[in-house]
Amino acid sequence: MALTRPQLVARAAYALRGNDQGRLHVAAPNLYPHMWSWDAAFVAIGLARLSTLRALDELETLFAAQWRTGLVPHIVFTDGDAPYEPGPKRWTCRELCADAPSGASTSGLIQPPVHGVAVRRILDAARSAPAAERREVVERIRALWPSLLAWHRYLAAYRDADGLGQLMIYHGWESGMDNSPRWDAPYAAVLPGAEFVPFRRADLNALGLTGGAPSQRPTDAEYAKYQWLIQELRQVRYDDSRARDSLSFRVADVFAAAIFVAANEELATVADELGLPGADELIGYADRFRHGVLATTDERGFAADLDLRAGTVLRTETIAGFAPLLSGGLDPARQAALLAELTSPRWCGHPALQYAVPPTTSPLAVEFDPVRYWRGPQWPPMTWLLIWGLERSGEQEAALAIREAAIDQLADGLFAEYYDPFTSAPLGARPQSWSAAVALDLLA
Ligand code: 9WN
Repeated sequence: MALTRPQLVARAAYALRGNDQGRLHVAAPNLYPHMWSWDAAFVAIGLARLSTLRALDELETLFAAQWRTGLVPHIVFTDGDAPYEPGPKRWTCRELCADAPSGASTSGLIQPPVHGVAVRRILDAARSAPAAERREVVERIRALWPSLLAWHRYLAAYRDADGLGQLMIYHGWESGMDNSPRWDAPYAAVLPGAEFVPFRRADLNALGLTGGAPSQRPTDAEYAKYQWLIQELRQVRYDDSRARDSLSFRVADVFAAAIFVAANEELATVADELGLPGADELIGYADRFRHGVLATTDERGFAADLDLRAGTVLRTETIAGFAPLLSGGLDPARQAALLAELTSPRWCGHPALQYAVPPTTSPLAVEFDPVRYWRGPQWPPMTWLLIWGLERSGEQEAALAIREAAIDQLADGLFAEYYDPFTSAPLGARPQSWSAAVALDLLA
């Protein structure tokens, strides 16, 4: 039965509380018993509605694990050594790379840089807070500022070494959309070698506890490639300059690049407001990456990834195509075309959708699978990003329609990791912290 909105807010807060370990939220019980980078940013966005100070804790915990290069790791392992594969023993970042932090155990990959968006939202939420809280928020954002700048500088310098506004990633996990059809072609060239060290998947058991199924997760063959890429990264000791020339997976992630555009712009407004350094530099990054995003668009305004290793354009019918709704910059005709695409039967207007929120892969694409992870299901934080992008670019009507549908979908109160677009059956882990967090924000 659908919950009322006040019930839903209470349920979301309760779900988050259950995943709270004090200064970080695990991404989900069982399946993801650690902190993930972009999850933490969404958690902070939601928490800002409850407590700006607790929201800041989340970002501070994440950035405390930042590498010397500025890299913000995609996983910060919790103390408990809770089961997750690959765990710290497989990554061995600290053992292999002097840039890894000594105080935290982390992975050696990144995830999309949503953090700047979270900082802006926390500062906004603090406006209506008591003066003392607002002062503390400002002080803590000031203290975090050098780390935020270092993160953006890392992305601009190491992940776009040629200055083309293309965000290079070394692993599907870095896109956060692990097994999306976006990466099928580049992954075809990732072939585990003879020295591949076997591993045992932990995700399927973990999901079993909450009623999931292997049909909802990546396949064993995909997992072997995921693990192999980590082995390749270990081989180059997590050295970016060696990775970008040698890894067997090197693509430009257009969706992460668009997020980076928006995050730079959001942080630039924070810099202006608080008198912090770097506003022009951040705007420079935004312009550069916006250009990179727009350069990949077709006549619908739909964006594409690039296979930097093979030198090919990766045109897939996935949610990443809507990247320009986050980066902005389309001319009015193509902006209208992209909006028409979003509401068309290929996407939110598909007649069989239970809720008209964007599936991660178009139901009309051959690769579409309604239950398998990033190959079709609807993911609440992706829905949130598109709503936010639409609102930000003045597309209020389209934003409102998706917002209402998203709230209706979340009203089951389960905060699943993802949903079957046709039945809205909850899939994957639950309660997933970022699903509860975006519910809180959408309902505020
Ligand atoms: C690998 C935590 C993360 C999300 C990703 C999602 C999934 C991990 C996994 O879970 O990835 O990073 O083990 O499958 O794909 O977007 O951040 O919620």
